[in-house]
Amino acid sequence: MRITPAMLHEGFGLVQRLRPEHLTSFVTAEADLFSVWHLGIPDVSPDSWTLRVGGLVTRELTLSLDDLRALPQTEITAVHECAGSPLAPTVPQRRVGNVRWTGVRLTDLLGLAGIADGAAYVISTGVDHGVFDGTRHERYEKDLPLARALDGSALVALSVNGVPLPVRRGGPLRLVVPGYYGTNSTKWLDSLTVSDHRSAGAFTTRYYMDRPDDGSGDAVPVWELAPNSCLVAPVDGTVHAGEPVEIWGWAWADEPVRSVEVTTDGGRHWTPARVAPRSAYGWQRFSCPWTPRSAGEYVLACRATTDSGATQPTTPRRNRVHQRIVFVELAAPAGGQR
Ligand SMILES: Nc1nc2c(c(=O)[nH]1)N[C@H]1C(S)=C(S)[C@@H](COP(=O)(O)O)O[C@H]1N2
Ligand SMILES: [Mo]
Repeated sequence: MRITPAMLHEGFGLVQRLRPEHLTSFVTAEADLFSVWHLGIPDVSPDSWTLRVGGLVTRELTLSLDDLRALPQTEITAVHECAGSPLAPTVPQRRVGNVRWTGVRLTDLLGLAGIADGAAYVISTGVDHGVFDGTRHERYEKDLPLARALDGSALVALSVNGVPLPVRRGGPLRLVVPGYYGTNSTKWLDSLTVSDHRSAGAFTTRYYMDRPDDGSGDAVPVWELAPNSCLVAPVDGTVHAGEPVEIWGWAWADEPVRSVEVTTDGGRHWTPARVAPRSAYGWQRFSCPWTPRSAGEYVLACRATTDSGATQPTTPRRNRVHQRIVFVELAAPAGGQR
């Protein structure tokens, strides 16, 4: 992706080169991974970058990139999924990939700073500023519960897939919260503040709060990844009647996915697929053999269920069951014409 002057100065933007069904490898190449920004891409100078750690801590820290590089580095493979537009939160956008992040564990940094009494959240800020949804925002700000920040999975990341984070990917430094929607992984990270309350910023109050359809109940922060899955194969128009094909794809959630079911008749019948065990926070491959018996149009879909029994809805939701239409043709007789 080339950064154009328009991207630097305008608000919301995104790049999505590939649909999830074209992501055939377990680790998504950085160049194939979607990008999303709300306030433009900032003009950053990595040489003088510092990260401040403050708030309810016993010792405030100001760390340079070299300070961070000198600390123990951890790598984690994690699904990276966008929750979709905060202005249309129930519309599935299917911006997802699976990448290897490397950096300093958030719990290690908080351990160096020392957590003070009353701490309950960690608020992160990025240096980007600009106009989103008609309002000027001085920074991008997110939060996460302290327990999640201390569980060893969250990273202050310096690299992606083994290369230093490019600026367009949030470099030189970003937060990564495996198992949470991408919106929580603050790019261009310059501060971490331990707090006894949630962030009061627009991106944690006005946006990225799910409100129940009927107006009842409290709004819920868009934190944990809901169960989701996508089909990678077969692709449209390539299936021949009588020929065995493998239906396969990826499934993920904050929790491990326990089962995936596949349908070839638009949801009338569901068949259990084989599901690979989860490693770290990576997505899980599922597969199911299928031999279409006759020519025609088939509606394929997959549905993931987690260890605790959460599954994907068929109603409009960001993790709504994903369907694909496949045309099955009669194979040409050997050497003959159709
Ligand atoms: N500073 C900052 N961090 C941000 C954002 C942003 O606009 N500014 N967008 C968030 C959203 S909604 C997503 S989905 C991910 C996208 O990360 P990527 O562009 O590396 O794919 O970054 C998150 N972190
Ligand atoms: Mo996003």
